[in-house]
Amino acid sequence: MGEGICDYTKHIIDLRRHMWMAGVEVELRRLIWQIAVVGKYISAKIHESNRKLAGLKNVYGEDQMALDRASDEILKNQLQFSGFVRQYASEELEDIIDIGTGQEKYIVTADPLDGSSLVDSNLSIGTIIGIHKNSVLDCGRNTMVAALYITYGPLITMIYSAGKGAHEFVLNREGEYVLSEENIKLKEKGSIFSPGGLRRDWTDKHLKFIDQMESEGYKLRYSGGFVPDINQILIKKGGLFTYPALKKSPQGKLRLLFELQPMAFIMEQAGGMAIDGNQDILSVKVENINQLSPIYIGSPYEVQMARRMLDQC
Ligand code: AFP
Repeated sequence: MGEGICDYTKHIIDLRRHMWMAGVEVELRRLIWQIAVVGKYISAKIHESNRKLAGLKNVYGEDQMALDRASDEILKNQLQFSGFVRQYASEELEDIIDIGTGQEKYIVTADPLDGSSLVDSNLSIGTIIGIHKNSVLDCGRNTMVAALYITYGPLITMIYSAGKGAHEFVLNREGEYVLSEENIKLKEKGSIFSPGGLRRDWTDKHLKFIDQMESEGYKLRYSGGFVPDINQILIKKGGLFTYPALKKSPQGKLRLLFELQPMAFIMEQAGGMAIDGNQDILSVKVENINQLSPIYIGSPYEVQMARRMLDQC
């Protein structure tokens, strides 16, 4: 006889059960859960926009809001009534906004839909979240207590860390986030690399570093989406993503608060590293919410090699 539904549910570990077993404190686990639920609504929005691509009109005949702004609205509205969030900062907003009574414990940073320009080509995109206890500005390493990202691809997956390892969940057909990999651990060295920016805009030191990776046989894996590119390194257990300082933009392209620090938090929890070329990404002082930074993130061998080679005169 096949397995009954009770046997099945006995074996699966869903997100809430996992966080409870891992000892994540109650308000933080409720907040992470609510954000994971928002991922389902954002995914529904992406599907709605895909229907448009397929020539189907929005059922109400209204103008559709840009997907990234719509995702931001969904997230903000959900967090506003969560009871756990006093401030919200998003790539879509000019400034940090108060959304609670002021008594709540957490500040949430969000890139609600990173890689939205890839939607029309049907590539994976994602949501990136940082959860902080104190002010997100001026402080470094100690402000972030958890981070997560959701990948909208052929499957919807989520990786979270609340400082007790990094864990992957897959959204199943029943709408539950089910544990697929606990305690992701990177190897010392990987075999793929994702170098952002145009070669002609790279600095000489960065160019030498990439030449070195090519000569060591690293395979190119660059999708143009930060979330799937980082996800690939975590799931394949090693490799390097970089978006470096460019000749015309010494701070690179990616945002420290919304994109880089949450991913650095998760990467470190998986035994990897993340630097701006020299300093750990999590130690870089955030002076304004739109601050950019170069990044080298991935398994230890490659990140240390970057640090060494960029340091040379
Ligand atoms: P969009 O959100 O505008 O698609 O940008 C995506 C992104 O911020 C990040 O997800 C990618 O890693 C990076 O830009 C890709 O940049 P390039 O297009 O310069 O390679």
